[in-house]
Amino acid sequence: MLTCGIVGLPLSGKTTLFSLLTGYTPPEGKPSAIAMADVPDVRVDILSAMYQPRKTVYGQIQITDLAGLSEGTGKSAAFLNSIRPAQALIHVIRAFEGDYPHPLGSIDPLRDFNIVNHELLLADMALVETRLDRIASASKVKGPDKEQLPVLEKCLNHLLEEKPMSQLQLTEEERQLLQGLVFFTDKPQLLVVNLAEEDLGTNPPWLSALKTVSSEKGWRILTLSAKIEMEISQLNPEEQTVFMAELNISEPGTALVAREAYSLLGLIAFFTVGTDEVRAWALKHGDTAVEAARTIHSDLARGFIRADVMSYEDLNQLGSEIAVKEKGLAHLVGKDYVVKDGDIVHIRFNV
Ligand SMILES: Nc1nc2c(ncn2[C@@H]2O[C@H](COP(=O)(O)OP(=O)(O)OP(=O)(O)O)[C@@H](O)[C@H]2O)c(=O)[nH]1
Ligand SMILES: [Mg+2]
Repeated sequence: MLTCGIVGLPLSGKTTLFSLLTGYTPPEGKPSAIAMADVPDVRVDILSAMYQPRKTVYGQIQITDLAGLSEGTGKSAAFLNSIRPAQALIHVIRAFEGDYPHPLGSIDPLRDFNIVNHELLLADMALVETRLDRIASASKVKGPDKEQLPVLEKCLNHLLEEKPMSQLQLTEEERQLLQGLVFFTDKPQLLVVNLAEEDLGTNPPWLSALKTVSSEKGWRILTLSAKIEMEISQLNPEEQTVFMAELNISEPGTALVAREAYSLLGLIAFFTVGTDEVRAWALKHGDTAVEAARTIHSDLARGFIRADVMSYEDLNQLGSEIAVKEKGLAHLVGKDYVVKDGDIVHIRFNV
């Protein structure tokens, strides 16, 4: 399952985005909250209309919302630990004036971006230092601890130079030694810039700077207005279409967030279909049919025989599985078949 943690300065719109994505509004004052979000996918909607299943399941992302990080708290912010295991960070950056003043008194997205990343770096530094302290306080340093020592020092020196862990070259052996230590500065980020409503569709000068840093790091960035998203979410589908057309936006920003999180992590979607259930599953780009089987259930991987595969595109175009088969576009594939985004997969197995 894909897991994301939301980070950002206080009052940037994190909880608003979290509620929009998950449909769950946490009680005020809680330092963290966790809920699932659907990954909207029109292909699932169309397959569902085709099969009329009892159950339709979209791709899922587990999202953790956090209280805002303030400058200088990174080292001590224990609540950050609730997102240590997350695969990616959704970093919300405030670019709207709003009713509550910005905690730093002005709107400066690039500054805020740097502050949050610096706090994450401090939190990583604290992690390494704690580990080093623990080793130092042991009466006798031995075994695995002793082996870990040099690589921990390497990490600390790197972080002291204000460099993220993602930029540290480590050998496979060093990585092994660090197992169990999870770094914030090693996680990819999806930057969500929370624009003022009137700035939607514009390109403020600081935005290009943010886009540049983001693409240098291989991260993703998108802009939305959480306030507008709230308004969209309260309309019925027809009203939504009209409202979004007026604003010149093609789909809700929340749909984009979920999709971008997928591609940030190099994930694709494959589908299983039937009258019982139509379901989207996430898979790493480049993974094979047997990995797809494992995603569904470990028994399917263990007893994997072959998989029937057709593409969503073909099925949608031709209208039925029979038509796809008649055209010779359905394939029986083995374990090593590389699953493509949009594949409809049926696993044949025997356990
Ligand atoms: N005008 C405007 N107000 C917004 C927008 N997004 C959020 N807000 C408001 O800003 C305030 C803070 O929003 P939250 O979503 O609670 O912010 P947060 O980042 O979770 O804040 P903390 O959890 O305290 O760090 C609320 O009053 C929101 O209604 C926006 O896009 N435009
Ligand atoms: Mg909040």
